[in-house]
Amino acid sequence: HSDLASWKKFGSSHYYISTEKKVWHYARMDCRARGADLVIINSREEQEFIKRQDKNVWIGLSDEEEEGVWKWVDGSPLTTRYWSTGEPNNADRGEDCAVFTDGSFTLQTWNDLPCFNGNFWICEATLPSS
Ligand code: 2F8
Ligand code: CA
Repeated sequence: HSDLASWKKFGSSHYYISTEKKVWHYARMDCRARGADLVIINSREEQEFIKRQDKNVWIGLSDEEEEGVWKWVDGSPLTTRYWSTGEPNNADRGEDCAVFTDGSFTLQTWNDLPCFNGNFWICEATLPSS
């Protein structure tokens, strides 16, 4: 399978880093079709791992359901918070999906963006525990 080259293992998950751009919901659908979902970041180590990918990517975080209430795609609330300074700001009152922005010196890299923006994305597949 040619896509296999794009999966990376880290901790107890596999991560698919896209090579094309999609709006947030289509990115999520792509992940689900791969037996995964958009990445959920719940540790500093995972945040650092994604930062090492050096790419602006959609993550599995949105406040579409209720403005200002950020939830991961599995329905869980935020535990770790790596928002960039001043974010989330719901700019133009229309930013409900979170993107991981590459290039900042700090670990605070998340920004909210309009969900209909096109971006790369990262899927996470949790390995079954044995
Ligand atoms: O200054 C941060 C701000 O930058 C942009 O708005 C001007 C981003 N929006 C887009 O790129 C569409 C905001 O999300 C961001 O908060
Ligand atoms: Ca923003």
